[in-house]
Amino acid sequence: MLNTMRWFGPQDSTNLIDIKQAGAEGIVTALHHIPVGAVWSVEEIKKRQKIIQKAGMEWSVVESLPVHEAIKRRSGDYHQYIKNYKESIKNLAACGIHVVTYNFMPILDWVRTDHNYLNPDGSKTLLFNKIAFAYFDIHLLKRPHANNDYSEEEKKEAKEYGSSLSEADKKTLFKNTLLGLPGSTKNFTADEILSLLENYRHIDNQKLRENLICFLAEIIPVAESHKVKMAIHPDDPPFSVLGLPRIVSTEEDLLHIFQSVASNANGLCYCTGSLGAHPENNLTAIIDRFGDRIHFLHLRNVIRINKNIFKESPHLQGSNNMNIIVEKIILLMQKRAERLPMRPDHGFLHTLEEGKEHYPGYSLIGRLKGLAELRGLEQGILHKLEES
Ligand code: CS2
Ligand code: MN
Repeated sequence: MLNTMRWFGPQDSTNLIDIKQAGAEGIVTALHHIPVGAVWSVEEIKKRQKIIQKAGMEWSVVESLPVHEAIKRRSGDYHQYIKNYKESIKNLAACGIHVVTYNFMPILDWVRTDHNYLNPDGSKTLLFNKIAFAYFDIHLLKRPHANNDYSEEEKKEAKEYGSSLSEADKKTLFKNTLLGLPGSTKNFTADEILSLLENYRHIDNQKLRENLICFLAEIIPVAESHKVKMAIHPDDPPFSVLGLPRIVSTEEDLLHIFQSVASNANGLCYCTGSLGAHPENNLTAIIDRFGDRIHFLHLRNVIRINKNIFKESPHLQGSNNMNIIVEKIILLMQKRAERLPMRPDHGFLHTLEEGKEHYPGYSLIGRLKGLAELRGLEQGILHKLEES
């Protein structure tokens, strides 16, 4: 695998030199300072690329080239935004960057209810609890119609859950769930979210899927002709939140996306943490079925504690069997005769870094540990395969 790490750009509290020293060969980044929907110019791309090259690495993957909400809703100025998107793809290709990750989750990126869940050893991790989320949604955000999206049992449990929280706990829950987009330092406000949600009232899964396919039908031919591989990131969590449509959560969803636009440039960011949070997703079957579409790897683990809760776990331990997954990936890369870029996606917050500013999940030590473990695992499997 090509070892990479995410870097949020010059404003990231993690320095490139630390990433380099962790053994990364490539950087995964985005031009977070450019407003969503605007063109990434060759000049801006090159500027970032130079900084990375000066640190002895390459800009291997874009994560993310964000998709404007107007495209997801297929309304307003979406034509212009699609044009801009194509332009950015061409400009990236002109600079030699050929893997582009994006997602099609309306409004939010990933969501967790707890950013500081305490592990027995004192490190902290990210956790999602559907009941806590329901409490936030119904009683704190007070989203209209929220009641329709939960069962009677869930609503009862959510109410009980809320009665055990202090005012400070409620504030933290509120802040966690309204986390802004990756790379931004601003959280959403409740008013912002409520008004954004209003725009999705009439968009169900089917409509959102149509909008994705229309978008892909336009951009994939451009990507293909410029040798750019698009890698869609799965929904995280892989089910509906806030009543929003979700269309990249399961194997069936992926099948539909890949069948609708046949080109191999229409590919996947194989995120084991996101896909693995869904109990019915079989992660190795997804490699078997869509191996040729996988252009980027996010390796991390989760433990599904019960039907309502999953938490992020050490990279090699959890509900996903990383030994089997990495072995399959090695065989896939051998078959394709290429090294796929991989990054450890999220890591624990270790005591040494507590209090240091960072985007949740992106402290350095936890990811460094993940990268080291995954590299070691790959070496071991390669050795075993050579021996046999
Ligand atoms: C990432 C996502 O931090 C993460 O979980 O995997 O935020 C990812 O960057 C985007 O969804 C990709 O568009
Ligand atoms: Mn991911």
